[in-house]
Amino acid sequence: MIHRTPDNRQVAAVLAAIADLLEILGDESRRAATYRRAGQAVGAHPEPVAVLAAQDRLTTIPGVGPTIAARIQEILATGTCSLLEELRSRVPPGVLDLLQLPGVGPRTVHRLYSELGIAGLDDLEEAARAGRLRALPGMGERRERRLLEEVAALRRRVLRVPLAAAEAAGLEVLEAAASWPGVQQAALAGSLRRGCDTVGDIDLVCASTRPREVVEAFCALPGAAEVVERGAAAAVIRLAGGIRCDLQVADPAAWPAALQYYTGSIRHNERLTTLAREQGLELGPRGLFKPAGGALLPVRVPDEEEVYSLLGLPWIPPELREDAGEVEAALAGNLPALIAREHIRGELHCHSNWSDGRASIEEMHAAAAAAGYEYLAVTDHSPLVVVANGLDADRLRRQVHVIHELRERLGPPWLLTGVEVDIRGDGSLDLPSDVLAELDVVVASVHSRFNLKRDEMTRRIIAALEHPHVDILAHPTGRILGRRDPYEVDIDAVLEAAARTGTVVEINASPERLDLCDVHVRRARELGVLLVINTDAHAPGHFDHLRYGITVARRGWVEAGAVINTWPLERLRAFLSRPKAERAALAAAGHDAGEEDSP
Ligand code: DGT
Ligand code: ZN
Ligand code: CA
Ligand code: CA
Repeated sequence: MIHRTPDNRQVAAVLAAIADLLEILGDESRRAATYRRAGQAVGAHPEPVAVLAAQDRLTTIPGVGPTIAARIQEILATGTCSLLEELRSRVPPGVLDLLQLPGVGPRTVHRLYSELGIAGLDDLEEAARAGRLRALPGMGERRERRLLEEVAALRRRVLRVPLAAAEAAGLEVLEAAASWPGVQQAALAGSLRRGCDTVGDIDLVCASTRPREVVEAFCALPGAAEVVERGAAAAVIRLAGGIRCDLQVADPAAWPAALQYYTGSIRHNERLTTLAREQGLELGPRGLFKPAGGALLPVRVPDEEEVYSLLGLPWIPPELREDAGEVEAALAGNLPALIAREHIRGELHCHSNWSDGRASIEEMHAAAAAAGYEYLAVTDHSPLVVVANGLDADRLRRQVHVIHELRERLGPPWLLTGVEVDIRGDGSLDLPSDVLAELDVVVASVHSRFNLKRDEMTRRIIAALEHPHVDILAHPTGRILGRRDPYEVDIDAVLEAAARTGTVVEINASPERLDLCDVHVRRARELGVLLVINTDAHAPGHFDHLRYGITVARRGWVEAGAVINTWPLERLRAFLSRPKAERAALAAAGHDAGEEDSP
C-alpha cells in the first residue's frame, strides 16, 4: 500500500470535504461547486494526479485552475490542505457526523446547524424527539422518525474507531487515571481490551474509594471536548478526536468482577452469569455474591482468574470472549494455546526506498535486528503501482544482486529476496514468471480496479493463488478501516483455493488494514490454510504494528504453529523451496502445527 503520496481517490476526498464544509458554512455555494467539480474530475481522472503534478499539468484536469492546482500540490505533499483544516476549525466536529446520514447532504446540514443549532448526532436525536425538526422545509414527522432510526444505525455501523487510534486515546486517559483520588487499579476494558478491530467507545474501569472525585477528575481531563453524562460513579466524555470514553468506578473489593464485566462481550457475560447461577452465585459489575437467607454475601476474589475459577473455568483470554465457542472449549479444557508476540521470528512483507518505503534496505534490516528477528524479506512493489515507483524485472534483478551482497555484509537477520507483485485485473501477475522464480518470497496483492464484480474479483484472486510462484496472498480484501470497505469477493472461495494450492494467506498488521479480519482468520484455519502475520512496513517504526496483527490472529483462535513466520529460518526456507502442491499436502496433513523439525 502507499503511504507517501495520496492517490486520486484521496485527493478527490479532500476536495470534496472542502466543498462540503463551504456549503455547511453557507454563503459560498459557487466556490463550493467549484471544489466539488474539481474533486469529481480528479477522482475520475485516468492518470495519477501525482504524475500530472510532477509534469506541471494539473490544470489540464477539467475544472482545475491555478488555485485548485496549488491546493492539490499541497495535498500531495502533506496529505491534507490548510484550507480544509481552517474550515474544519470553524464548525464543531460533530457537525460533520451528520453528513454520514443517508439523504443528509451539506445543504441540509447547513440548515440544521445554522437555523436549529444542531451540532452533532446527539443534538439531532434530541431535536427529532422533541419534534423540532419539522420547522425545516421538507421535514415531517415521518422523516424525523426515520432520522432517529438512521442515527442509531450509523452509530452501530460507521462511528467506530480503528483499534490503534482508540488504543492511543485510551492509553492517554489510563495514564492520567493513575493519579486520580484513591485510584488503586485502572484498566481499559470493553472491545478495546478484547482487541476488536474497531471500537465503539473506550471503557475505562477504575477501582477507587472516592468515586465522586474520580468522576470529577475524569470530566476535567484536558482531552475531554464534551461531558456527555456525569453520574456518582460513572461518566461519559467525548474526547477531542471524537471518540467517546466511558468511565466506571468500582469499589476496590469488586475490582476483579468489574474488570471482567466491563470487558464483556455482553454475550460472553451472559454465559458466565448462567454458569454462576449454576454454582449458586450472582455475578455482576458490583462483584460476585452468594445468596444466603434472603441476603447477598459478597465473595471476595483476588483477581480475574479467580472469578473464572469459581465458575469452574480456566481464565479465558479477552480476545476470545465473544461467545464463539470459547466457553465450551474452556469447559472441555481445550482452549487454544494462542500465538503471542514472542513466537514471531521474522517479517515477510516490507518495503524499502527502492519503491515507496521511506528507508533503505540497511535501515529496515537494522530495525528487524532490533525487533529480534531471524529473517526479513524485502518485498517492494511491482511496476503497476506507478506512484510507488514499482520495480520492473531489471530493477528487481538489480535489487536481488544488492541483497545478496548485503546478506554477506550485514549478517543476521537473514535477508530474503522478494517482491509484492500486483495482481492485474485479469488475474495475471505484474512481473514475468522467470524473475519471480528467482526470488525467495513472492507476495501477491490487489492495488487497483477494486470495483470488479464479485465473481470477477474472486476469479482474479484465485488465478493468482494458482500461480506456482505466488507464496503469499497479502491483505486479501483490500479494506482500509473507516475509509474503504473490503472489495466484493467470495472470501470462502479464496480461502478454499489458498488451501488447495498451498498458498499462505497474510494477516496484514498495518493498523489501517487488519486484513484478514478475525472471523476470516478463523475460517482460514478451519480450512487448513497456513498464515503469516506481516506489518507491510514502509518505515522502520512500522515493525511495531506487529502486535495488532497478533491480536487479530488471537481473535481468530490461531496457534503459533499455523503461522509460517514463527518458524525457524531453516524450516521456512525448506518450506518455500518445495513445490506448492507439496506445501498444500503438508498443511492438510496437519504437519504445520507444533515444533517439529524442518519438513
Ligand atoms: P463497543 O463499545 O461497541 O466497541 O463494544 P463493547 O463490548 O465495548 O460494548 P460497551 O462499551 O457497550 O460495553 C462494555 C462492556 O460492558 C460490554 O462488552 C459488556 C458490558 N455490558 C454492557 N452492557 C451490558 C449488558 O446489558 N449486560 C451485560 N451482561 N454486560 C453489559
Ligand atoms: Zn505492501
Ligand atoms: Ca466499548
Ligand atoms: Ca461503553
